[in-house]
Amino acid sequence: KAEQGVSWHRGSCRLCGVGCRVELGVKDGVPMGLRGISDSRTNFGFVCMKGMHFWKCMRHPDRLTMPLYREKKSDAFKEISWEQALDIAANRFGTAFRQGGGEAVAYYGSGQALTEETYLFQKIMRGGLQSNNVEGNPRLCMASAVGGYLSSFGADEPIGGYSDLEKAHCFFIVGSNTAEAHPVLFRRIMRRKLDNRETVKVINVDPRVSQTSRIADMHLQFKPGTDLALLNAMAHVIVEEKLYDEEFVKTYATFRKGKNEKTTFDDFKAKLADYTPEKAAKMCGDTFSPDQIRTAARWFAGSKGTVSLWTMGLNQRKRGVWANNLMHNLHILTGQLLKDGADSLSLTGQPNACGGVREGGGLCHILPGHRLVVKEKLRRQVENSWGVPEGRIPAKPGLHTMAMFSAVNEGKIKAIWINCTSPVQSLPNCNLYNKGMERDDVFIVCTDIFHTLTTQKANLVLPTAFHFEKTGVYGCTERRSQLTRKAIDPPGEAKPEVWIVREWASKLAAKLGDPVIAQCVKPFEGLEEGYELPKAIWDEYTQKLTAHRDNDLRGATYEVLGQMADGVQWPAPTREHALTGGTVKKFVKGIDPMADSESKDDLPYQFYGPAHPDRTLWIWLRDQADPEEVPDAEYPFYLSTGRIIDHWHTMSMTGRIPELLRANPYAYVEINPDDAKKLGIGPGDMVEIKSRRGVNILPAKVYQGPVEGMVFVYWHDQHKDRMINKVTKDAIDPGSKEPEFKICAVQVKRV
Ligand code: MGD
Ligand code: SF4
Repeated sequence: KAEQGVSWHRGSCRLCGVGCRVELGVKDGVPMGLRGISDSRTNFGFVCMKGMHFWKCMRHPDRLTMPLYREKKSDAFKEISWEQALDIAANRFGTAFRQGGGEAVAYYGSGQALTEETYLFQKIMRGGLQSNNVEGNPRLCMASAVGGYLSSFGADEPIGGYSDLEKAHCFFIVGSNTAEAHPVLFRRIMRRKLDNRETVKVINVDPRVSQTSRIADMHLQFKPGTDLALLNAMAHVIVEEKLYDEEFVKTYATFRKGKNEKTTFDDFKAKLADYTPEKAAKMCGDTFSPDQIRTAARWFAGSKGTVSLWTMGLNQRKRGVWANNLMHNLHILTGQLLKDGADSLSLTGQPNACGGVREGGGLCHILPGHRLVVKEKLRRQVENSWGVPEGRIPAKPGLHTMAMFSAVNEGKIKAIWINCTSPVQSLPNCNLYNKGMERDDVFIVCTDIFHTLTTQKANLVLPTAFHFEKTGVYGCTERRSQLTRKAIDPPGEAKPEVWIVREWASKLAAKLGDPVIAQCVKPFEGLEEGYELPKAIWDEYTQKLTAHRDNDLRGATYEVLGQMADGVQWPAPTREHALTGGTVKKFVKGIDPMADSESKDDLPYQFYGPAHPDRTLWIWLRDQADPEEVPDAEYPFYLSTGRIIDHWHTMSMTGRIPELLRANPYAYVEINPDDAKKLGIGPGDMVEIKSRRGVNILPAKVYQGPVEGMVFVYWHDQHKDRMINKVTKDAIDPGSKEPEFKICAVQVKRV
């Protein structure tokens, strides 16, 4: 009866990278509730707590409903019209461009923006303002995984996907609290384990005992930052005990010391001599025995199918790319790849980090369709598709995230557009970067649904439509694109970003008198913003920019995505293939149409990834490398940070939902009982966590979670005393430029 008059609208969840299928109930234009879709093969009808509640942002009284402006950052905001707001944005970006060229302007986006939004923003920045200063929060999240996939497999994004979970016999979960960060996916893993308690093994490798460890047969807990040694030691055992797949390695793999430096299996073996289980166990802190490493290696190699899963524990590291390589090494060596139930599966944090940012050209060094900025031929393809003059896109990549906010600090960037993210809270060592955002000579536009700590540093705040209030595509962890159609109107005068960018770009073209900028938005002029506009953007992106690329999405039109219960996995070059659901396993002939079309032999696999012209998988020789900052006499503890189940990132959304806030109202610091005893800290005591950069004061949770010598804080809390990014370090991986959120050195004391 309660459902009378309610219409249900299908789409994907707004929050994490699992990509659960959900439907929103709407009655008389008002959202009534949200539920999982039981015929979905992604979540089988399940949603987690925060997924179930996110729809409450839709009619929230705090929603931004009018454009807000202030000349100086110390002024109060005033409501203005869209006409005025877009004029101001065009004038300020136009002036910055005239004075400093493409280097004076920037876009900082999000793995939560729709693909159409990221694509259009970066088109205007590159094709219009001749700037590769296009970045986004996936740099903080997935950049090391991208580097790992490209350098090990020659192609970004996983080979397999979720369907391997029900067929796996061994799960190797490293640096991922899957139970809290990817809860519905964890349910699938748990189901598989509980239904096959004796035959399915779960190995958890993490310096902290988490909810994920509860289903583990073995938990290897180690000193933070030493897992590269552990992964090498597993490779040592696999080689020494001849557990590797000789035929697979001989046929498909080569060994590398550098991108242009090949080496041999013998060299690899020699390198592994430094990583005997005995030596590695010592390096890891003597917290487990060498024989446990041997057992883990045997389970990994000997199972009928092993799936590895990891996230920020490996990615947010000074040597995140190397850690990813060492993970892939184990899969290549053992042939635990390409077959059912085996995959090296990096879990994405955000719902559209893969689809929008990695594939759509949302980082400073990449163009749409997995193209590198530095490759002239690829720049030409993009320029020709857009109909802009050759040479319009600069040959030099723009500034990566930390360099971008350093340039803001120095006043080199004069106008920055921050969309769907809150760097004031989410950047490491945030106090340092927040100073730049306070400068009056740096003009900041924020597009958001709520006020955040970042809108408080902006000049112009533009209210946007939320999920289900606009139409567009998200692409989740497993190369799956899913369409969510507009089901309700946004509140007040909030508008979809694609409308905002189009209107802004038209004004910018007029202001600068630049026909090329006008050309960039010409295909979208006059289109209705709820469906026709995003559809036209998606069509341009997929038909022109993904054609014949490894993420070929030409078959995944809105019409096809609308028909498919679970969306489509790329490559999906044709409509027919997309209508089967797309490609479950990349590189496997008979399954992946790209592998068939690229095939030059009668082997079962074809590795056509753009980064490996030799068409092989690369096994890397990589050493253990210490984190940038390790504890010393002055700062004797490791600090690590991460997620909890009830909240999402900066809590700008989940902190406004009473059910979620009640479940976890504030951040605390987890301390191992032995450390707590030594420091005289009891449960609930207020504790000071201090690094060389900043300080937090948090209540203690004394808990056998973190390994001795390490404390853990979840990073969602916005309170000034509990905002842990004041404390974290901004060291970055030299390859991926991803910050080392996971490790720094702190003092811990009761206050
Ligand atoms: P979010 O809360 O996800 O955090 O950090 P952020 O991206 O800064 O910000 C999303 C914003 O989008 C919110 O302000 C929300 O209100 C707004 N929003 C919601 N819907 C829409 C919409 O439709 N349009 C627009 N325009 N806005 C919308 C994430 C970042 O944080 C990431 S990705 C990672 S992986 C890092 N993780 C991490 C960590 O593990 N530890 C520590 N210490 N820090 C971290 N920071 C990083
Ligand atoms: Fe949403 Fe992730 Fe929860 Fe699924 S697991 S309902 S995608 S937040």
